[in-house]
Amino acid sequence: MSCPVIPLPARATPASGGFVLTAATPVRVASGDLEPVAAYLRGQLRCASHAARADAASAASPPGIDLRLDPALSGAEAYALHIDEAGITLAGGAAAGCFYAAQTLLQLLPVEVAAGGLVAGRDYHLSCGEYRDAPALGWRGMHLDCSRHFFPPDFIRRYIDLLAMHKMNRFHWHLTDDQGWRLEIARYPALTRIGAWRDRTVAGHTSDHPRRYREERHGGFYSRREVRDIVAYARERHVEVVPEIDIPGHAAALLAAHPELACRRREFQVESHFGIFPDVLCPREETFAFLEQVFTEVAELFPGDYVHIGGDEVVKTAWRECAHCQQLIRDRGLGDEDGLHGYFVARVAEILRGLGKRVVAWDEVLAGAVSRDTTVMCWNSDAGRRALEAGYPAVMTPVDTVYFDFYQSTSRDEPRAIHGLSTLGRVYHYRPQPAGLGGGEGGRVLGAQGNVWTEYLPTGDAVCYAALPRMSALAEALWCGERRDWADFCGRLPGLLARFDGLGVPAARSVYKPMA
Ligand code: TNX
Repeated sequence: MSCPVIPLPARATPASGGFVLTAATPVRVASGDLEPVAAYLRGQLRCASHAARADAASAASPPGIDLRLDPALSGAEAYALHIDEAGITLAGGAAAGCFYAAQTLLQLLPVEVAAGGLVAGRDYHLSCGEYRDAPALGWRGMHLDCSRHFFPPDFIRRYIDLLAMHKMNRFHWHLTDDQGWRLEIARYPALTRIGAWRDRTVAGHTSDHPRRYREERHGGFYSRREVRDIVAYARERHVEVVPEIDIPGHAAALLAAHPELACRRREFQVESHFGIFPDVLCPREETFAFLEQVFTEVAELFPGDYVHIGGDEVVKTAWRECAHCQQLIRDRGLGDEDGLHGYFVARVAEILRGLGKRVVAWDEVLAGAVSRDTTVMCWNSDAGRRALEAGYPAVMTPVDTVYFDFYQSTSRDEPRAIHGLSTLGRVYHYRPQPAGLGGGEGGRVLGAQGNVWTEYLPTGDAVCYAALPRMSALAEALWCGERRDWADFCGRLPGLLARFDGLGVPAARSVYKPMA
């Protein structure tokens, strides 16, 4: 059967006949573990709230949607979706699989259903058939930089909905950077009182303004309550939120609030320019004590396994000129500032291990030989290979392919992007496993993610335009692995774009050309 679903299911076997779904169709579960998935599906369909247990369903019970676990399925995220005239069954290796079966079902229904639920009194015809499916890779992620620009919680939820629709399961939430600290920390209120706001100049073309621009404050932050709500919302959608607190560089907003943590004693501003800045955190005991408090709150707000501690683009001049840093390098035999970076990361990793978390860091930390249980997020060219050869678990996010702040076409009408070009086809053909590595290196590829840096993306609409449909291409590449099919994807693309329209999501409609 022609299958409109993205990512493309592994097997779709058509059968004759159809099932008629209505707003009165019950959604039932065979096991309590699946009740949250059923509640989600009922919420999406806005259909009868019918919590009857599937195993109690007798011949007299009406045809419905039944959710169950099937341990024979290969893995927690594997699923089978069965549609016949008597009903619909969603089976998952675990709740995640059932959730993905529900996503496939939603994509088989008209977009109006995903946008607003089933309309009472209307019949929705679904062709009979069976879908069997499982992902190729475990870490299927999207990142969003909420520091360069702030996006309100409602947008974050919409973004998580997009991940869920694409069966993506990690939301890497970049919460701090030079241009803003976005996470409320109870112990250090100055982080958001001061660190969450920056000056910005907005071009205006009003004739009444002599200079034709205006200055304003830009910013905002996520309160602890908002964070808890978002984490719970993501969890209902089988998305783990991986928070990033970027240290020791990209720390201007932090230093604006806490200048005492810098090597150089001076005042700092939340940066209103984009780039890389020379002042970084000083590796003193008071800095580690501060970070311990911060990460204790982070660990409490984010119950997932992973916490990202940044580590990218650390300018080391301040450490070179700092007597304490040089003493530390000598005392501990760290060699140089790269060794000091490794020491810094190791100290923070120790804090996180104590909090029961796994550490993720950008690939620059490889220079400092961090411990092998660090998950290395590889963005620089060849970092993936280096991380794997050195034995690290790796999440691939190569800058030249899955940075969705890059231009996506050569059309002169593209809105402003940061630089570079990564077309839909380039993303679709992306393979996270570096060629020529056989897997005997000790390290392994957990998966990959797309990054959305927002220096030039000031609104949620701009983020959607940059991310879509490239994120759809990446989702299919990671879910389908080697069975992906570019021509088939291109055939499904118009339907996907119409779906985004129906959902009110402004995806790009640039002219895409397949890679030569
Ligand atoms: C590099 S990727 C950065 C970000 C920028 C991005 C722009 C990484 C770890 N650092 O700070 O926003 O490039 O594409």
